[in-house]
Amino acid sequence: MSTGTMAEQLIEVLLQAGVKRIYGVVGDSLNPLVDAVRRTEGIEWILVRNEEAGAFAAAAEAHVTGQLAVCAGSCGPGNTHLIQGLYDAQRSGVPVLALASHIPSTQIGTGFFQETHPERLFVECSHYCELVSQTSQMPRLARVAIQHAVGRGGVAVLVLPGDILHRPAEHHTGASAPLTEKGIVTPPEQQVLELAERLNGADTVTLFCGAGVQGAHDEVMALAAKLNSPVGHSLRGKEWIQHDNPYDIGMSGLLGYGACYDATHQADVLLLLGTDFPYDAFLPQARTIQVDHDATRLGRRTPLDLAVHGDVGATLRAVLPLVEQKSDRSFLERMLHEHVKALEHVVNAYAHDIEHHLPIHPEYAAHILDQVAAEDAVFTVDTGMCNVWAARYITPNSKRRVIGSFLHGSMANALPHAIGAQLAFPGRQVISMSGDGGLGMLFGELLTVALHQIPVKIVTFNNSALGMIKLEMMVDGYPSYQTDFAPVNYAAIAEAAGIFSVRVEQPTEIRAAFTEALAFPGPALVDLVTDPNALSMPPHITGEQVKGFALAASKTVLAGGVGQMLELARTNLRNFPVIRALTPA
Ligand SMILES: Cc1ncc(C[n+]2csc(CCOP(=O)(O)OP(=O)(O)O)c2C)c(N)n1
Ligand SMILES: [Mg+2]
Repeated sequence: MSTGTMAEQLIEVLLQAGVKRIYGVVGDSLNPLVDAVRRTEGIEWILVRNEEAGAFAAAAEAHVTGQLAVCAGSCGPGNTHLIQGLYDAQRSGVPVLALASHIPSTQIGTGFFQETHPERLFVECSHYCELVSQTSQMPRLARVAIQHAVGRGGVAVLVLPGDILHRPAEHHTGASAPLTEKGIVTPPEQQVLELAERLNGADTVTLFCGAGVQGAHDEVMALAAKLNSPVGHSLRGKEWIQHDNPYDIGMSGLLGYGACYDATHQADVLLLLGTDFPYDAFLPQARTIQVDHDATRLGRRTPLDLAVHGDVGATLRAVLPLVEQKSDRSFLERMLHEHVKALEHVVNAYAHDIEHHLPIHPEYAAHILDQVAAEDAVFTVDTGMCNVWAARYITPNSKRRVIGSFLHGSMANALPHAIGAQLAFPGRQVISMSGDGGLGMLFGELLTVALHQIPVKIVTFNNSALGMIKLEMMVDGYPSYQTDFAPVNYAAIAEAAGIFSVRVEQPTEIRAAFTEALAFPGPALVDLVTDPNALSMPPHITGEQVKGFALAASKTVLAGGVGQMLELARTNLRNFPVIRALTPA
């Protein structure tokens, strides 16, 4: 069917691709598009306060659904606001289409009001960024852009001058079968054979898992059982592999914990599975094999003995029949012991009288949040100390999701991420773990939540500080400077915006406040007044090691508590005889 204007045709193509909403701020050159949305059944405009938040929301929607999500910005400043959220989507590899409207096409190149060059601006944060300069390019270009976002996993941008959007469509919209599921990269046979040979030839193997193990939990466990391997993970791998994992030895990296560092360094072979873990100083830089479906990642963090190009699940399914059962379990047993010891050590170093500590210890609050949150809650996590609290205290269980700006590392992501996740799953519990710095940075989105009555639950870790930076400065030996805020009552602000809120200053009130807020049928905010100096260094850390935080040279300097994980680790150790019994000698 041919549709009226270019704008209408574009909306029709989006509907065909399954798009249900567009996040953005309306305005000038976007107006034809906004009006087409107004008149079209099945798609809506979600008005946000800052286009940056619109892009973050689209990124989160794409993250939780795996489907294309869309945001838009009007010409000039409306476009430039999008940048932060688009970088986040691009780095996270989630499919987002940005509609960047542009000044009238006849004015391009004249220094016109609000003129930028979006097709240059977005190049670095997209796989595809093209200007629609005439009606004959559509609807084909829209489909090409969508295919780039979905096919390559990341951002595509269509630059749309307002006058072009107004014009009558030249071609029939028609239909084109969209990509619904991506193919799986199967590794070449020779690489599978060599992988099996090397795994069989090694006395000890450690598996280190990233986000690429999504969907391959069974295969990773089966391989660990054959190799008697400890299994560690990165921050992004945690939600897919830590649960139901009797081989768990924790997380590596600056926020890491447990025996992961030692297990990755002491094994004869380190097998990296679907991870682009960026901190090369935490990798042994030797004896490493890497499996990844994206060949560009192979060997970019460490020299490799073997590079395997394949999806993790497909590779492990191919190699498992060729892998021999190892009989010696002493390395695994030693690492499981070490893991428990490492966790006990940090817990003992820190968890003293925490239920009475004032101001509230954020770790304690995160621990309670973990207990009261739903089995299938989606947690969105602000960059800053909330990353640490989520990594240490939110227990993954295969149904929960934990979403953050884990690769772009932008502040203020949690609230807009929560908006996108909640709109995608209206019935699910979505919890934004927000820093006070992060909340303040995109404060306006509280108003978005109130306007649309989006029932997200916002937990503000209100330490009146840029806590993560305070810690960095301390670790680097600088006195903290420009890191502190005057106290703010975020509960009062939320209430003034029409959001149900509770302020919590006493640790004894945390559980009731969370329970009440989580049960509230609409949006709710819990303002937790927390200790800015929360993260206690364990006593054995030396000045040199502390400096190592900045240099990424030491293994785990950020050693706070570890919540449920100690229990899990102890259980795994207790169950070790069971693993032994189940494994043929
Ligand atoms: C947009 C942006 N600006 C600056 C930074 C550097 N930065 C990282 S964490 C952080 C502090 C975050 O403060 P807050 O949200 O209050 O969280 P806290 O660490 O106090 O829990 C800053 C300034 C960043 N990552 N992103
Ligand atoms: Mg803070």
